Amino acid sequence: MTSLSTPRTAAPSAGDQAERIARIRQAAYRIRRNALDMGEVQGQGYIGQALGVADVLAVVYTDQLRFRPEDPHWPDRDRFLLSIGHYAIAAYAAMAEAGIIPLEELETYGSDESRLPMSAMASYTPGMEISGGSLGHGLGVATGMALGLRHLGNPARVFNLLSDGELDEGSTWEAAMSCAHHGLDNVTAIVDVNALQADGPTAGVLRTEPVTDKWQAFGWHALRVDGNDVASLVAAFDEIGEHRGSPSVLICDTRVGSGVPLLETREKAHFMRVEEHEWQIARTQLEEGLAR
Ligand SMILES: Cc1ncc(C[n+]2csc(CCOP(=O)(O)OP(=O)(O)O)c2C)c(N)n1
Ligand SMILES: [Mg+2]
Repeated sequence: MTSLSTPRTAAPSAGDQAERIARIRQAAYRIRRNALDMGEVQGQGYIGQALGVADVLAVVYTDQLRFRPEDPHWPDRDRFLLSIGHYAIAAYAAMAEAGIIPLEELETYGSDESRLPMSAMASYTPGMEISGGSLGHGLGVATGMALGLRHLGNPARVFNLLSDGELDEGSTWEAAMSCAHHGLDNVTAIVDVNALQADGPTAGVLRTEPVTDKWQAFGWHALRVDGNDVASLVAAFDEIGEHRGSPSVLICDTRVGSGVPLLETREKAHFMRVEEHEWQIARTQLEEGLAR
């Protein structure tokens, strides 16, 4: 990729658009493959979430974000804030695809001295804007950053990836109110609705639906898409890129384990165990899916 990824502004032709979608799907495949490689290092982990959110991250990192892979602190970069520290595996997989992290470094995932800890740490990893751990703080930080950028006259955008579990946090909704109050149209929240939390299905832990209505009531421009459909994601992000006057949120319904039927059809688990002999099956299934 080029050193600066720039979102398109003019409407692309049908052929260009098909090429763009195909390119992003290839990137999503490699992000999933990277996540499986890292998962195998530990034998278990947040693999289901990483596979589920791979299409979203492929669009964000290879099509929407403006950044310089060799200069993670470039002042004009778009900021991508990962609220959910345990999704670090997914972020590293995407950052390797984007050229921010060397591919060969992924094998150090979660080991001592690695720059890639299992929970995201801003001080460890180039390009990781915030540390994770306590859920529900990403949107507040995004709001502050976006206000700061506006004061500086910096046109950079701020993206924040949240999980559906983070909608249980009061701090998320305080930030949502504040962000809308200030009309921060440089903020795009992305909510990964995988219908799962640590204690079980989201609907059973704490009912969050209707999610879109709630964001709209808080003054946000809200869209909801199938988060495993690259074409729908691209259309939604393009629409959001044009929106002015209020912050936007893209609610993405994703499937835990997406792209690997073996893991997609298994009972949903926040922390997934994959047996030694299953990793190769998972890779083969992933490859078969790309060929379809
Ligand atoms: C403030 C806070 N409360 C509780 C936790 C413990 N915790 C870690 S992950 C998690 C699940 C949150 O839901 P989600 O991110 O949607 O889970 P997933 O989809 O990854 O299974 C919880 C409750 C935490 N990290 N921070
Ligand atoms: Mg979840």
